[in-house]
Amino acid sequence: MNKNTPVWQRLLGLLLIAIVVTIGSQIILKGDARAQTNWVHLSTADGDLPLPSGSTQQVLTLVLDVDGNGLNDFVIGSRRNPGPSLVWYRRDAAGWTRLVIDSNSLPLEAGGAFHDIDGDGDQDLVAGANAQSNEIWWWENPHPNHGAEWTRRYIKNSGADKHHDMMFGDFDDDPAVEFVYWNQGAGTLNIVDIPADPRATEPWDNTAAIFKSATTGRMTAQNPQLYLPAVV
Ligand SMILES: [Ca+2]
Ligand SMILES: [Ca+2]
Ligand SMILES: [Ca+2]
Ligand SMILES: [Ca+2]
Repeated sequence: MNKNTPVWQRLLGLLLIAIVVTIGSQIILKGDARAQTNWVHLSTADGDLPLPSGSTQQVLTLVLDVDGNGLNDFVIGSRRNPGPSLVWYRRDAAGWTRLVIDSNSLPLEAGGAFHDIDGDGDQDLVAGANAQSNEIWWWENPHPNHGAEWTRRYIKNSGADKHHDMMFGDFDDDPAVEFVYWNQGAGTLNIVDIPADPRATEPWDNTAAIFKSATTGRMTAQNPQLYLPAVV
């Protein structure tokens, strides 16, 4: 550009230069952010974390703020003997502390969910049984008594077995949150209301099937889609 270049062309040129500089600086900043992220590998094999249990089959992981202090903790579920079946790892200033949720051995399935089921302000847990049982359980978070085991109650203890995928959400036209889960043994996707008094009500009633598969829903080469986390 020289002094004879029209004003509009000068402004357009400056605008293009500004756009190029802005995009370039963002690319450099993103690259720096990635370079500055320090990933740390923690392993029970290296003694960085205590083992969840004596079981060698961990099937369930949930990430949530169990103690409500603003830092995410995580839950590990294990199946088969010996227990505990459920533990959580509390994020502390200096590392992680393992705490027992349920010391019993249970035939846990993969999946799990969390929600403040009893409405007392802390997150409660849900897990279902695998092909060895027709049960789904919820555990009442004893916060702030973190050393206590959690009370376990039934959501379901009849019908078919195996419950692989589950979640909470507001799925219908009322303002309440519902619980939705696959029951692979029955081939159904079910919805159920949280009882008005969940500490005194087990199992939960008013369960309805909102989808029925033509098969049993077990994992086979013919119906792998049933294992997608689908909610309709
Ligand atoms: Ca926490
Ligand atoms: Ca609660
Ligand atoms: Ca509680
Ligand atoms: Ca609802």
